[in-house]
Amino acid sequence: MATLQGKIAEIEAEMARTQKNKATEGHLGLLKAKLAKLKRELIEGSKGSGGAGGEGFDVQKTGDARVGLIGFPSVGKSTLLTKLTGQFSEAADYEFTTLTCIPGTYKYKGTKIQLLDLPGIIEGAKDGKGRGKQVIGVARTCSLILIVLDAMKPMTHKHIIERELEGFGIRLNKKKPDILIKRKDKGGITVIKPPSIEMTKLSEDTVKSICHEYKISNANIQFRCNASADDLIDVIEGNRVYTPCIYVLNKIDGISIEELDLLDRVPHYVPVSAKDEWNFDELMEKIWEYLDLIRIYTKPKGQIPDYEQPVIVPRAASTVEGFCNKIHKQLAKDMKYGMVWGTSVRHNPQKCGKDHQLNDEDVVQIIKKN
Ligand SMILES: Nc1nc2c(ncn2[C@@H]2O[C@H](COP(=O)(O)OP(=O)(O)OP(=O)(O)O)[C@@H](O)[C@H]2O)c(=O)[nH]1
Ligand SMILES: [Mg+2]
Repeated sequence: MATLQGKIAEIEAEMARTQKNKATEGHLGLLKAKLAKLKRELIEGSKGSGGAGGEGFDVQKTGDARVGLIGFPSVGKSTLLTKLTGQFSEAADYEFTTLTCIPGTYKYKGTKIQLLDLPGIIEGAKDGKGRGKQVIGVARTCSLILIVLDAMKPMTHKHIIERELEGFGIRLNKKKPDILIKRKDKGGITVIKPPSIEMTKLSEDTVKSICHEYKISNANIQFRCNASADDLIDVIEGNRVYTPCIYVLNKIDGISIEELDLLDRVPHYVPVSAKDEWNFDELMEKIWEYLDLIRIYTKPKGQIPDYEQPVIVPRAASTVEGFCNKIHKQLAKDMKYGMVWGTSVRHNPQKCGKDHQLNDEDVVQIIKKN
């Protein structure tokens, strides 16, 4: 078979045929690498031909964070958008009601959240079925993905959607594997790892065969986690996005308490009824929690802090410098020091440099040079 899809199917079939054990580990690793390369070709190839962007999918980012609604048709994504944001998006009891990306915004804890309603996706979306590719393309730009599921439909839908997103390089609720690849001129492949880490999922031979497949002949591969073959491939491929995800289980108005109890074991999930607006408080709180943002209140000199409009910064970039950059690019350069009140300091206020790590609801005043 000559087509990319054909080659992918062939490798997937071979992987399914191959028993998983120590003897086949290296070979399986190699197949995984080949598969990842073909999938990348498939995605990149489609970008060039015919503009995968598509009408209406280039929605401008607004607000502090972007959250995307992904799910099968008719699970209630549009109903949820309309109820949460007040932005009307047509909802109906036939599939593929929504044909484009419709943005709405709402405010929670002083944070402006952009919510994107998207067309439903189906199995095979990542390979070009329906508008799947555009939808998943937008999902890649989101800080958080809400996978919307219908409580009255089987949970297999969850796995299908996860697979579609993963096939497009999105990793859900997963940290970037701590693997460092340093190329060198000679010396072959050297695996480096601290004695504290036991590698149970990946042998040195598999590392070598994966590197060989990617034509990496000389490099130090440094592992700081118990990585799998997929983790190594992800780091070599490099274009993965690591996105938090919440499973929104909708239409719970249609199931019994007993059924709901069973579903309660799904991790990262919130049950809601978009129709009846049940449990929206928990949903909004969980969205806030998973976005992992912090609120910083500004305090102009001689005035009380502005508690109405916090500056919103991702926790990962929540230093005094990160805060400055959110306000104005020049501010960090002009800063002499920052005065900080709140839980991140021992004394209130405390003089802090630009590397000081801020906490949620700290108050900051920037003192400029001269
Ligand atoms: N019982 C019940 N029905 C709901 C709920 N939310 C949405 N619906 C119904 O489910 C149907 C589909 O809702 P939509 O909001 O259009 O679903 P969607 O996910 O946007 O569908 P597509 O745009 O086709 O992908 C409509 O008839 C809604 O009234 C809910 O919480 N409970
Ligand atoms: Mg819709």
